[in-house]
Amino acid sequence: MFTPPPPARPVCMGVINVTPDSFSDGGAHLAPADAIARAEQLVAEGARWIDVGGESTRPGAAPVDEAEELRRVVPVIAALRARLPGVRLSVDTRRTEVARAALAAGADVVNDVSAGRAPGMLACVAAAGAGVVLMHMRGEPGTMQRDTAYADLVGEVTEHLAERARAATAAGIRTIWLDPGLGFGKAPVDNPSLIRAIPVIRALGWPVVIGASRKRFIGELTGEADPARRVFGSVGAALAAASWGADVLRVHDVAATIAALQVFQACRDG
Ligand code: HH2
Repeated sequence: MFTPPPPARPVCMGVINVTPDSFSDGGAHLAPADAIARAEQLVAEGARWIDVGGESTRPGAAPVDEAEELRRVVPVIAALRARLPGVRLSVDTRRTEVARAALAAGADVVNDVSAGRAPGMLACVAAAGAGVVLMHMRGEPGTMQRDTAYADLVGEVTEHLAERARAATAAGIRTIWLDPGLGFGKAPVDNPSLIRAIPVIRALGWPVVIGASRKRFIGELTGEADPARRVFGSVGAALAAASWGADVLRVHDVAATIAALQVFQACRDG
């Protein structure tokens, strides 16, 4: 018998990429003032969480120099902490020193697409009393799309996330989100499968983050080549993720996502 997924009210995490080369908004918010204005706009649109990244992790991206990543994200996080009390702030980084500086500047959470694999990362988050988003990614952004074959996609992703959550709790971290990493070493067909697997991941006991926004699989499903024009398709993925119980939606288009969620929830839950 089909059991409907539990009612969901996902929080929107608005994305701020302080980068010249992010796949959908590279260069748009490279100046701190532009990044800060964009974050304030996303909060006005209803985002309750802002994620600030200084390194693109799109497929094939080259790693950025650590000093440059620090220069991009730390002033933006410090300014947002002062201007947006009550909004959760995360730094999207794989580097321990960037995480440390961002936490000192006022970030609450480290959003780590490598799930805390850098030496000292989990201890750094624990020492700050901060939270962590642990995301599944096979390999590195530069090479992750070369081999996207899985014998058991959902089993492998879930087992990896369970192992990283155990490592995080062993390091002393108490606040954890899990993310299956849509587009990170996944074939196009895998991404919808992982959205349907949200209840399996949530059964590990931690809330789930889903980042489908503007990604290539949305373009493949809709025929839209320009990432900035994938809003309608991204909203479709967001509603599907909400229906399967996602706790947090990482999105570029907050206003569109929230309006769709309001109608979706009113119709489904009353
Ligand atoms: N996706 C991207 C970056 N960080 N973090 C989490 N937790 N989940 C995701 O799905 C995720 C993420 C890639 O998107 P974006 O930041 O827009 O692009 P880029 O990496 O090119 O800056």
